[in-house]
Parts: sequence; structure tokens; C-alpha cells
Amino acid sequence: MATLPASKEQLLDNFGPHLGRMSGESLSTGVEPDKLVKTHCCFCGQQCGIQLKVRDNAVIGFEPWYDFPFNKGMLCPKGVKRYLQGSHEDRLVTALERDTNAPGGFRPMDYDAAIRRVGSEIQRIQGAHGNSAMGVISGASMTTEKAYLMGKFARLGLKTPYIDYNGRLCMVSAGAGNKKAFGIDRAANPWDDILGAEVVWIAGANVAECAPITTNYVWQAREHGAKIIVVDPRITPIARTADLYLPVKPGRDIALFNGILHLMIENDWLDHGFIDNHTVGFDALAEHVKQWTPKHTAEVTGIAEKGIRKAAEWWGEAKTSFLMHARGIEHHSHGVQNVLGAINIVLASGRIGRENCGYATITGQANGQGGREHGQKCDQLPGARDIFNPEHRAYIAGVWGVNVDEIPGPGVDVYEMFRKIDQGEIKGLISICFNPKVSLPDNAFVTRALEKLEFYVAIDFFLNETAQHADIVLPGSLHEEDEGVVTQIEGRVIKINKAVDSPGDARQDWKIIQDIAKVLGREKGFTFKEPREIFNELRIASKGGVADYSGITYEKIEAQSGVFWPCPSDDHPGTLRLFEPGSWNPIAKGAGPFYFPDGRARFVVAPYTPPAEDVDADYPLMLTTGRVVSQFLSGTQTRRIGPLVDQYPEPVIELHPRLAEKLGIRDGELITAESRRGTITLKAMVVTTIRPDTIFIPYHWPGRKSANQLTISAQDPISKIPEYKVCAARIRKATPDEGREL
Ligand SMILES: Nc1nc2c(c(=O)[nH]1)N[C@H]1C(S)=C(S)[C@@H](COP(=O)(O)OP(=O)(O)OC[C@H]3O[C@@H](n4cnc5c(=O)[nH]c(N)nc54)[C@H](O)[C@@H]3O)O[C@H]1N2
Ligand SMILES: Nc1nc2c(c(=O)[nH]1)N[C@H]1C(S)=C(S)[C@@H](COP(=O)(O)OP(=O)(O)OC[C@H]3O[C@@H](n4cnc5c(=O)[nH]c(N)nc54)[C@H](O)[C@@H]3O)O[C@H]1N2
Ligand code: SF4
Ligand SMILES: [Mo]
Repeated sequence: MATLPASKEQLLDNFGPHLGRMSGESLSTGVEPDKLVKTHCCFCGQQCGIQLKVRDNAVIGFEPWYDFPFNKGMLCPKGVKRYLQGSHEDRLVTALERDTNAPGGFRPMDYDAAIRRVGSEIQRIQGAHGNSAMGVISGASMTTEKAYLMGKFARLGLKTPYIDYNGRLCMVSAGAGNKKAFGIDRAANPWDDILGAEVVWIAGANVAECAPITTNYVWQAREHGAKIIVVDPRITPIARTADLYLPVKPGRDIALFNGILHLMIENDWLDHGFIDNHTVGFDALAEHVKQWTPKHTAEVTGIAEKGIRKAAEWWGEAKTSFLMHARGIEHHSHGVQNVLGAINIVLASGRIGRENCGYATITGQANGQGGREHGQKCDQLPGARDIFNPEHRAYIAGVWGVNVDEIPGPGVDVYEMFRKIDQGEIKGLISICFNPKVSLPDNAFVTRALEKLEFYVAIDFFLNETAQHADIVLPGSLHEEDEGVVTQIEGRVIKINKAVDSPGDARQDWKIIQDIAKVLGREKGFTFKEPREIFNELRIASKGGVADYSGITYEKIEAQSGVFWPCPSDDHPGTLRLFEPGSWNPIAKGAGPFYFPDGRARFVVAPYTPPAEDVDADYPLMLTTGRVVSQFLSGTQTRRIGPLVDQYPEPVIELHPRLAEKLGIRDGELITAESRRGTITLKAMVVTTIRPDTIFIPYHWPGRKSANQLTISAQDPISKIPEYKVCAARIRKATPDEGREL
């Protein structure tokens, strides 16, 4: 059996963040850099500050950036090794054209000729089948300038409603829940509020592996006496240091939140003043949760009644608290309900909108926050405006200098786009910063759909698995080759600074998009000369919207170590904490702190529904999927960074010793997991840290090692997020053939 570390020190060594200041590394130790560039990590949504060491137009290492307030010089293993990807031999430096006779299936192509081919294919497809036969899929690892440009380009450059982005797989349940309850979609607090919380509730977030720097905030809170509650089907590293661990069955968090609220009401652990003055809908919710007795909650969630009562008591009696959640509760066909359940217990406690009292959804991708605000979502216009709202449309049409009818209506979510590709409705695709062949559920379907496209162009700096299906690949820019803003986990808008030029024919993504607009003869509105110009247009486009960036400038970001949005004017410092009495709010206009006309937050009844595919006699186990600390998302980048690969070379199937014993499975042995959609053969990792009815597979690998061969394409009806976190599965020993095929 694999042993897991027990002490805090061991956790740090084996899993976690490098808490403690690191000395810089460099490719060539002793070589003096030409310059140090202050910027941020390219990976997760925490956006740690880092200084890149640059010599001869190459990033050769890093130095900590101690003064950046969020991470104060700390980095996790990915941040430490990120600089190694730029020099990788796979880096795309020319355009590529599909050629089945060429080695690797592609041959290099002149950049301008590639752009001309892209233009003529788009014209051919749109001429024959209409503008909507083209689709765009985009990404939230890119700067906000690029995200904004992609939304504008799809609507005006391609005149298609079909654009969506990879945040659809990530932040949309959180966003939809926040919008329903608060009227705004941003983490409500700066992270310093964690430090003074008496109770920290962590639901469905593997904080130590996926938001490593946040671990430090949680542990500091604990040093100050905070009690930590962790809800997860697995005893993750953060759970091992928790005061109370609740091993929820995958897909049942809403039952737990309803059960907690039941006990809060029964014991009068409520802030009546807050509920009366600042919310609506409590009575209907109180009626609904009557059925969620501790006994019923325990039956549904698989958590012992004692643990439920203890959690309710700690949460109920606290004077200050912080609740955070991530994809563990959101990646569900009822992800929005789970989020609303979490918000309900926060609102009932009244502990929001003041110091040390907070709530946050942990942002995933580098620009998971900013990338979901300015129009690359299928139903959204800049400033978090709604594409179906006539006033919002009219405002943006004015900024863009077009007739309002020229802005197409809402499109569809990215999975639905693949269904439309499969049905032949969408015939041409542009992808940028997205690897759906690895990251979408039930990915055999995605692969089939990709092969049906008449024309597909991918923009990336590596030839990812999806791009291998492209007709043309255009070499885009790495993070350190461009500048622009991103919005990190707290809602702080920060600046990515350029460190080096792109190699060969590779160029900044926004230039490539403008080149395509130009060759289509639709360059009006796509003649920006630098990211700053795009940002200045975005500021105007966001003005008066909920996500108002109009008072943010590159200079203000530098002067203040970031600016928290909303920031509605030049003399406004930004909004550190949402929902504080008196803070700027264009919707409530003084009526109250929340972003509705009456200024009140909404309690929303969130009924429990089981997962789309529950266990049965044929598939008796719950499969859940997620991450490991050293790999990132579809792995395109981190599978090319040697030290990170060494740390976790290949995926394994985590299972409990009791399950292993029942099936005669030994640790390290090859086993096969099956769902109704696919099979996967990997090594077993027998651990006591998982529920015996659940198995876990990390998803960062492609092809026969991809967890998404098994996952289900069921989606939340509101947010359209896929149900990555639970489907029915079974396991058995692998056959000799399955072992040989690996
Ligand atoms: N190392 C690393 N860090 C990352 C990323 C990465 O790929 N690698 N990706 C970034 C991105 S884009 C994201 S979205 C975040 C994701 O960050 P997290 O959401 O923290 O990561 P996951 O591993 O997807 O899932 C979190 C936990 O949910 C648990 N879980 C599964 N089902 C349930 C359930 O029904 N209820 C509850 N309560 N828990 C459940 C899993 O056991 C897992 O421990 O991480 C970001 N940071
Ligand atoms: N089974 C399972 N599947 C999951 C999840 C899960 O928990 N379980 N999690 C889901 C989540 S939360 C997420 S966020 C998605 C992520 O899924 P994807 O977004 O598909 O994964 P990435 O690896 O981020 O793919 C991004 C691609 O963009 C490229 N890229 C990065 N930055 C830039 C840039 O600035 N410019 C350009 N041009 N390209 C860039 C990278 O090289 C990579 O090829 O996966 C989802 N899939
Ligand atoms: S991956 Fe996230 S936690 Fe790690 S260094 Fe980068 S931004 Fe920081
Ligand atoms: Mo994500």
C-alpha cells in the first residue's frame, strides 16, 4: 500500500507548496541575467508574482518577488519550473499545414500563406452555409485583452453567435450561483480575510495541490486558532491537517448544506438582523430544509450524523468565518444548486461583506476570473453584460461602432457546439488556448466530431492533442511573450509583463486574430497596435456594467500591486471587499450592498437531486476525477516539463484497501476501470484516503490514459458545466492484452 505523509513537514516535501522563500534557480547557474521582469505565473488562478530572469531573449530562471502581496515570494512546484517550457523543442515556431505524408502529419508553411488559406476557407464555408457555420472556442488562460478580442472577433469578425470558452468546464457553476444569489460573479473577499476567520469551511477543493498558496492562508488562520472543516470524498493533504473532515459521497454536497441550515435554524444560529435587512427568500428555504434532518442528511451524504452536527455547531456559533469551494462541488449536473447551498449557509450566518467574514469560489485557470467577464462566453458581452439584454447590446454596439443588429444573439455552450459539429451545423472551427480532446467529457465523441469539420485552425504554442486534428496550426505566444491584464483569485486585476519576443514566425495571439480579420476584409475594429489599446477599449466597454474596469489603468495596477474590480472611475481605488455597506454598486444605487435593484441577496431553494448516472449492480462504484500538484489541466505544458513529469509520471487509479481486498487487487498492479462510455487501464494506487465506494483518476493525460474516456457528458441545466466529478464505474484486474497495449 502506498503510504501517505502525516506531518506538516512531510506534506510540504511530498505534495505541497514550497512554503518558505525559495532561492531562484536558473538554467545556467552563475549566468547573470540581462534583466529581471516582474510578472505572474502562467498556471493557476492564484497568479503568484514572480520575477523572470531573462538573458539573450530567453527566460533562464526566476527570482522570487517578495513584495507582491498575495504570495510574498512563495511559489508551488509548477511556478518554480514554468520557465523550462519556453525552450522545449516542441515549441511551435512556424505555421503548419496538415499533410498526411509528412512526418508527424504536418509540414511547415509560410505564415502569410497560412493566414490566406484560413481566410479563404472561412469565406468558402460562410459563403456556402452561412456565417453561423463557423465557431470559435477560446480560453481563460489568456489575458483579458485577448479574451475580450475573441468575443468581439467572433461576433463582428466572423459574424457568428458560436463562441464559447474553456471556463465552461471550470467556473460557470460558481458564476451562475453567485449571479443568482448576489447579482455579481467575483470572489467576495481579499484572501487576508481568511487569516482572521474563526472557522474555515473548504468544500470540494484540493487546496494544497491545486491552490497551493491558499494553504498558507488556511494554515495561518489555524495558527490563530481557526477550526478547519474539509468536505471531500478523499482525505486530500489539506484534509489531513483539518480539524473536522467530512467524507461526502460524490454529488451530495447540497444535501449537506441543507442539513447544516436545518441545524442552524433549529438552534437559532442565525443572524436575524442580516436576514431581515439584506436578503429575500429565507422563509421558503427554511420550509424546504425542514426535511433535511441530521438523520436524512447522513443517509444521503454518507457522512456520520456526529460530524454533521459538529460542523453545524462550529459554523453556527462562529463570530467570523470564511467558506471556500472549488470544482469538487461545482463539476456536477447540479453544480449550481451546490453553490447556492453553500451561499445559503453563508447568508444565514450574516458573515459576509465585512472583515474576516467571507466567501469565495476558488478560481481555476490563470485568468479564470477575468476570462469570464468580457464577452468570450456564449451569452455574454463585455463588462459581464448579457447578450440578450437590449440595453446591454445597444451600449456595446455604440462602443464597437456598429448597428445593434450586427451583434449576433446568444450562442451555445462548448459541448453543445461539438454536438452541432457532429450534426454538421458547424463546419469550421477556430480554437485558441483550449484542448477539448483531452479536457471534455466522453472524449471519444469529441474526437469523432473533430474529424467531421470541413476546416479547423488551431492557435497554440504547442501542438496539443486537439490541434493534431487541425488543417492549419498557427504558432501563438507564450505567456512571457505578451503583456496584458488578468484577474486573479481574489478579484485583483494584475499585469502580465512581456519578458521576451516570440521565436521564429510565432506571434502574439491578438495579432494572429487581427491578421485573420484583415484577410477576411473585416478589419474595422481589429487594428489595435498594442494590448494597451485593446485594454483602453475594454475599459470603455465595461463601463457601467457589473464588471466595471473603467477606472483601471496599467499604471494604477503597478502603483497599487493590482486593482480590485469594480473600479468605476479614475479616482476610485477599486473594491477590495464586495458587499460592504456604502461601496459602489451600479445596480442597487444605494438601496443595499448586493447587486440587485433592491440591494438584497437572494436565498434560493436548492433541492437535492442525485447524480445523472447513479451506481447500480453493473457499475457499483463512483468515479471522480481531478488533479495532482505537479500537472496542469490537459497537461500540454506540464507534460513537457521534465521535473514535473518525474514528480507524477503517469495517472493511477486511487482505491481504498477494502475495495482492493474484495477484488484481489494489489497496489501497483494494472487494473481496468470501465464506465458506460469507455475503459482505461492504469496502475492501482491503494490508499486509505478515499471512500471505499469511490475511485479517483487524475485527468492530465491524453489518449488511452485519458480519464475523460470514462466521464459522462451530463451537464448542469443552468451553467452547462459537465459532471466530471461523478459517474458510475467498475474496476477489475487488467487482462494481459490490456497490459500489453499500454
Ligand atoms: N496542480 C494543479 N493545480 C491546479 C490545476 C491543475 O490542473 N493542477 N488546475 C487549476 C484549475 S483550472 C482548477 S479548476 C482548479 C481546481 O481545483 P480543485 O477543484 O481543488 O481540484 P479538483 O482536483 O478538480 O477537485 C477538488 C476535489 O474535489 C473532490 N471531489 C470530488 N467529488 C466531490 C464531491 O462531490 N463533493 C466534494 N465536496 N468534493 C468532491 C476531489 O476528491 C478533489 O479532491 O485547480 C487549479 N489549480
Ligand atoms: N475529467 C476531468 N476533466 C476536466 C476537469 C476535471 O476535473 N476532470 N477539469 C476541467 C477544467 S476545471 C478545466 S479548466 C479544463 C481545462 O481544459 P483545457 O482548457 O482544454 O486545458 P488546457 O491544458 O488549459 O488547454 C489549453 C491549451 O491552451 C494552450 N495555451 C495556454 N495559454 C495559452 C495562450 O496564452 N495562448 C494560446 N494560444 N494558447 C495557450 C496550452 O498550450 C494548451 O494546449 O479541463 C476540464 N476537464
Ligand atoms: S501554479 Fe498557481 S500556486 Fe503555483 S506558482 Fe503558479 S500561480 Fe502560484
Ligand atoms: Mo478549471
